[in-house]
Amino acid sequence: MKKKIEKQWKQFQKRIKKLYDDFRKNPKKTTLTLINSGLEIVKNNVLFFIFIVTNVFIGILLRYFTIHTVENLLSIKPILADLAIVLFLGGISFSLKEKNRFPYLLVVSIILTIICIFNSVYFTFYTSFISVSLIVTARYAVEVGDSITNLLKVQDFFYIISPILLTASYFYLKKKNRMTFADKEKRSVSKMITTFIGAGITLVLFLITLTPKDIGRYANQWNREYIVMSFGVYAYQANDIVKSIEPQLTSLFGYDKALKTFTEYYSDRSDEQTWKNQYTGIFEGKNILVIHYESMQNSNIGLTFNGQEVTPNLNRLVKDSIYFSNFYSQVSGGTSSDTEFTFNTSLMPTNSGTVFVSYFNREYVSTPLLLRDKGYYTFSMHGNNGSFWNRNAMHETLGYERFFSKNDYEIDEVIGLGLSDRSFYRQSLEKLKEINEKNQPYYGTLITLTNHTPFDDIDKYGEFDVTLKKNVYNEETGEYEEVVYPYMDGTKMGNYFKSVHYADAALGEFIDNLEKEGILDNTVLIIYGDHDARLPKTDYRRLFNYDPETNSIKNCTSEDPECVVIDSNTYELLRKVPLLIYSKETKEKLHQEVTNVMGMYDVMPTLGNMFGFYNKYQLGHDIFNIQDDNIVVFPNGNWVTNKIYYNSQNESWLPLKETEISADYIKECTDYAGKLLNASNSTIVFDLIKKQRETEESESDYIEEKVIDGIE
Ligand code: GP9
Ligand code: MN
Repeated sequence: MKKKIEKQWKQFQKRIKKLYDDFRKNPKKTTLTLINSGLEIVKNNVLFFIFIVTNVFIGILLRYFTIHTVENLLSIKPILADLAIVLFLGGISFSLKEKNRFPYLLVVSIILTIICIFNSVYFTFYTSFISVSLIVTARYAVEVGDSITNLLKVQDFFYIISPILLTASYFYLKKKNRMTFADKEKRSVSKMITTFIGAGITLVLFLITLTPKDIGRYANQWNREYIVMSFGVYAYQANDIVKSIEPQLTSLFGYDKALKTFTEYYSDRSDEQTWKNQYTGIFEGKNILVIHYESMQNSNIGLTFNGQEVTPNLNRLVKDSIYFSNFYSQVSGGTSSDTEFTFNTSLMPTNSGTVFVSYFNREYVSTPLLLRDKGYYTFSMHGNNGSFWNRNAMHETLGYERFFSKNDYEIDEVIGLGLSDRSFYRQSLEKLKEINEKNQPYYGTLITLTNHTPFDDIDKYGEFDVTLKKNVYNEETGEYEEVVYPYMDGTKMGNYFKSVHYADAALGEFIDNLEKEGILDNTVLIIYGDHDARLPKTDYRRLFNYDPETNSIKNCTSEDPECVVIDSNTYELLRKVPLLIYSKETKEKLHQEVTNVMGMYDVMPTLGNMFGFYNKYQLGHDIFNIQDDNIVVFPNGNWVTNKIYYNSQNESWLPLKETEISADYIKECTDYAGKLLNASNSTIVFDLIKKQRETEESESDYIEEKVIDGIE
């Protein structure tokens, strides 16, 4: 075989040289010969070219259907990347015997089609691209989210055009007797080399279009949407597979670099809290009840339909709480579990896999663990099965001594994904009464479930009208009549509001019962939305720019002062969730609205200052210490401050106040975000908190020995 390749390589070089000489002698004739031989090549390798064209095409289709912008459709960068990969994969077919080429091309086409379909369906649910490390949790996504039928759209099936066209062409050519294998045993090494050279040239053309930032992002697997937009889905998935295997092989990859990143990031970090303010220690020793409020968005607060409040109980609570109205979750593909993690550790979700599933066996400094050191009893409650998001394992890692899950509840009322909030709260109250009797002080987290996508159990949420009713003057009767316009009825967002109204009523009942049972006498209630409900942009446009006369969305622009522009950046601002701290003290005197921007990673430092615990690895800040200078970093590298929302994928930003924004400011914040995410990822993936503890312990043992030696 080797000799054969060398011989064919020599023949190939001779041909290229001859071609070059002919071109110099007679460029026109040579070009024509080239075109004819090119057509000849296509004619003799139809299947190969159909394989190339269809698999590049479905890659373009995936980008268009998911990231929805025409410039993505025509962006040359990902097309070159896809073409290089598909040429290389196609070129391998020439190294096979002729009779084996079609089966090989078909299998590769099916694999590339599956990559497109999986990503297309996953994007519908998570507005992101799938990571093989999440395959382990994919069933969670299906169980908790929309069932697959809800997720699948017609466009998800477009991708099968690739294997179908290839197969149809094969049988067509066979029928026309054009797929006659002259020599079934023949391999075409020269064609393979030519194709590989074509793939190499395409790859070089692609690489020269890349910026250092592109390369950095690809290496970090930081920003899935950005990578697919720039590198195509095949290169994204290949990188994702490497990144997903990495956690299992961490000891072989980049440990030293990660340790350096970690050491530098925390080098000037004190072991104790170094600041004080008017909230320092105000709740020390009190019980803490946390409500992880599924998909509760901040935009629900104060919203009404025909005078009916969507969240009457939350609206009442915010007036008696320390209410953080400019608060963002910071989730990646782990959604609820990412929030539970960041809330309790002030670290960020990992850039591949999810902490709860891939890194549950790492060591963390968490709120439950720190409070247990202060004598707290720690527990969590959730009506779903305990294996979901691997909570049975990860809640133990986080330091919850008891995790009450589905088996601890009577599943007597099911709405949406499982046990209804009303029943969950009712049954949890009985457990809380006992804990309140025997285990003070305690730290407990209740994770709700009902208000979860796809919000389609509308017969069980109870009545909540999301139409628009108006009194319209009737010329004929000379009277005013009530006219009902559909407005949000029948939309996903309309169903969401019905679900939210149910969840709010259940929460209101629960808090009234906590008050009645005296449980709030010595307890601080923390309520937060775990992430947004991933509602369609069109529903927001309908909500804000509805034209009842035509029952449609006004086609308005930012020039129109009435128009609420919903684009990719303003959409991100709508993903805010509420955070409330509610207690006797806030009711009496501490109630206020905090409007400084804040993220989920700031909660632990803020609560630590109030309850007297501190985590030297926290990435967030005590909001009452940092105030107006805060920055919230998102897992994809985007960030927000009180001044702007910055989209790192397309380097656009949204000004949030009248102020000069310098390039230095953007660079400084973007660098800060990059360092923070890298430090967080290194800490988690390489288990560096444990490493640091072991190093400190061995150092203190060593010093102890020295002291003892000195004394003896
Ligand atoms: C699953 C529930 C919802 O038990 O917490 O999880 P999510 O889909 O929001 O991550
Ligand atoms: Mn959730």
